[in-house]
Amino acid sequence: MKTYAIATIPGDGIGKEVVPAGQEVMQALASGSSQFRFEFENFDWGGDWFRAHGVMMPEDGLQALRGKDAILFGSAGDPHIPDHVTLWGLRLKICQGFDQYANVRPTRILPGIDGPLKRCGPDDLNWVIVRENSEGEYAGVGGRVHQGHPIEAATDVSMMTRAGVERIMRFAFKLAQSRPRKLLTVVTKSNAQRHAMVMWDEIAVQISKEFPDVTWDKELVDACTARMVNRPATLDTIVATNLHADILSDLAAALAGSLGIAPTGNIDPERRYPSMFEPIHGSAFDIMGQGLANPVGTFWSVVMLLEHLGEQEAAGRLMRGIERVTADRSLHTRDLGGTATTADVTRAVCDELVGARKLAA
Ligand code: NAD
Ligand code: K
Ligand code: MN
Repeated sequence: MKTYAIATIPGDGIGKEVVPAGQEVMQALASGSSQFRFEFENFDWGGDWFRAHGVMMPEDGLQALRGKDAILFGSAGDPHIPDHVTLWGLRLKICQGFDQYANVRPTRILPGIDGPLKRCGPDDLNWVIVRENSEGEYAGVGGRVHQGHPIEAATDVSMMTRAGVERIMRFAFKLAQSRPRKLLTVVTKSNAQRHAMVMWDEIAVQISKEFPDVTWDKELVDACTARMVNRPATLDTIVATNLHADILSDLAAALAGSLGIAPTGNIDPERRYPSMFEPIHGSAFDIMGQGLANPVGTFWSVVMLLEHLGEQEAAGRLMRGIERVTADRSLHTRDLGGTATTADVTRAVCDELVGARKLAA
């Protein structure tokens, strides 16, 4: 029996509600498996830690995570601490410290969920967005001079490196190649951003030669938003920069029904460090502490975590359990127009897993 060491970092806001729910579902899965078990260690880093210690996580925090097989994360963001402090002090520290350069964001319309797009069924919207997760617009390069004065100036430089773009482009082509349609859209803004994005386009052409069986095209990011709405079926795998993909993937989640169902993995494809899985949503201050958070994004993130561990059977079992629950509208949370609570949905998914186990036995 394999034992996987899993770090849980609920963080702030509804992260504290959905991560324990995710852990519950993982326990239910493991209790039905003779193949693996989980050993959890919880880290209560985030806004409360900041109030007590002046930092979002301890200086040696990465050391404590290094030996884990994977990390399940909630959200970093506290109503009383500036967002750039919470983001850079926790989530980005882990993503960058562990060189999780590939951020993968699958989007599909799950059974029972109505997206806002008319005439768009499950077969018309099945995307994976690959987000460059280590540099670009979020490289942290820039500064402010003459702060507070009329002549103040501030910059955030989008820094892209050849090595950084080559590795994310190769990752995206490989992922596209592994999917049935073998289709990749490279998102760009090389009409306006004439240095880094032009290099990005050149590298796309170069890497595409390694994947002759992948059909690919280029799309400007603004035009891509319209294409996602008007011609969703023409897209499959999408690769974009850190900022562009950040925005496109929230749009993607909304088109699939709710921000609350969308998962993501911050992945180190070379497996030098643990990868980190989380729902794409944030702390949701407006609903925190009320049992209204949709835990499906976290459950789907657990599916990605299991796939990353190589537990394909368990991942499939959980995904089918999630889909049976979303198909039942009485189990929709408020963001999907329903009245179910976080606990209702969690219990239903756990019951599905146990039921599936009984059927299989
Ligand atoms: P948000 O994702 O927290 O919320 C946006 C809207 O979606 C809110 O109306 C919220 O109620 C709703 N929503 C989000 N998740 C939901 C869920 N699971 N179930 C039901 N409804 C849900 O985005 P925001 O309001 O822009 O940010 C709030 C805080 O979270 C900020 O501090 C921000 O920096 C942080 N944040 C963190 C991460 C992260 O840690 N990865 C990501 C995004 C935002
Ligand atoms: K998150
Ligand atoms: Mn985002």
